[in-house]
Amino acid sequence: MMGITLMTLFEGAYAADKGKGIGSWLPSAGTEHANAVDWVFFFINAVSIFFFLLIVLGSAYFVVKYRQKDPGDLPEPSPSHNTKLEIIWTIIPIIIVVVMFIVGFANYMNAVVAPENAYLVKVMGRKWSWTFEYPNGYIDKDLHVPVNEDVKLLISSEDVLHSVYIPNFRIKRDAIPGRYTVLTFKANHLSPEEGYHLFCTEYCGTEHSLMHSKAFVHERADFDAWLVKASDYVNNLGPLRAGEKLYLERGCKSCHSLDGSSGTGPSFTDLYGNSHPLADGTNVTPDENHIRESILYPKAKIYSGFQPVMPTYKGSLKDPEIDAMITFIKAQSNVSRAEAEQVQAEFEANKPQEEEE
Ligand code: HEC
Ligand SMILES: [Cu+2]
Repeated sequence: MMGITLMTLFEGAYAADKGKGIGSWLPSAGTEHANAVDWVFFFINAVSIFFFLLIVLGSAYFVVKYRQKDPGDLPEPSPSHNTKLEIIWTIIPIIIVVVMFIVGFANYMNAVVAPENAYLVKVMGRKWSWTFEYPNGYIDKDLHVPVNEDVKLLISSEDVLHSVYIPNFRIKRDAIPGRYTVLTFKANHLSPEEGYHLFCTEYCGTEHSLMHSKAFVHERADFDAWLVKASDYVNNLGPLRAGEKLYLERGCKSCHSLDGSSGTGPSFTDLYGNSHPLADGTNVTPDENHIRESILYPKAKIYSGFQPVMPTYKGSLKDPEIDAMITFIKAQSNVSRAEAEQVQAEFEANKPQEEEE
């Protein structure tokens, strides 16, 4: 019994030390903190298994040992209590529980109190995507961080409760609308090529299970290069591709389809250049100005038959991004597809070649 317990404990601690979960059934540890959390996990597990076996096997043993062997056996009076024994079985569990609390609490504080000068990434959750804002204002759908540096995630939500969870870092914290929460970590080696998983771990509606991003850990120099390149994506991808990226990554997709079907909002198919009624009874023929206004002030003109639920992108989409978005929407309409594709084609033709890697 002791043997099994100790094996669990040591194998766990050993595996955690090697940066692997026990028998690899925990995600690989990407931070020192993860090793510390695993240690507590295995410690609590080992203690639980030990006492489970002690109590269950002990009970079974006494049931058999003191069974009624023949019908004449009658219960003998037993001592009502034993002060010494009771003190022992109170004190020992208290000590064990206090140890669990202290180690657990220290680890918790490590994950939620960021050191000064930590690299700040703002995390925003919404139904049903995450975005990560870097200090230069660039917003990406994934988390990218430099290795061996403290990182502070400042987390919030635009709508309902979500929760950031990065299993490899053993950190997790709620994203609460109208409030900030903090997570901090220091990745101690590079992430695998495909990145680590970053989940939403608070049920938040029908597409909760698709609310999934990646976390990448880079060398500092690679990280800087990534940020410079990524921030300039409109110039790297061209207006049409950049617009598509925005459509996919910034939430438009969850309300606006590309196949003509109405969702929470009208489809982008044949939106541009085709007249449609507004809620106030007038008609509008969407052009560049109408689309721009709709993105910045969605409530200014309401498409008839739809609820005014579109969030404003004022402040979060910059002018070049709005231009790209407009090009993308134009490419979805027969009226303007050729024009949008022309713009992209010219971009491709004039793109400097040194971008190739
Ligand atoms: C939560 C759902 C939702 C999201 C996310 C959303 N929209 Fe909308 N959008 C709507 C709804 C509903 C309408 C129709 C009501 C209205 O006009 O405000 C609308 C209307 C529009 C219109 C005006 C259509 C017209 O002809 O009147 C445009 C353009 C538009 N959205 C673009 C976008 C873009 C671009 C994004 C992403 C950057 C986006 N929307 C994200 C729900 C959404
Ligand atoms: Cu969520």
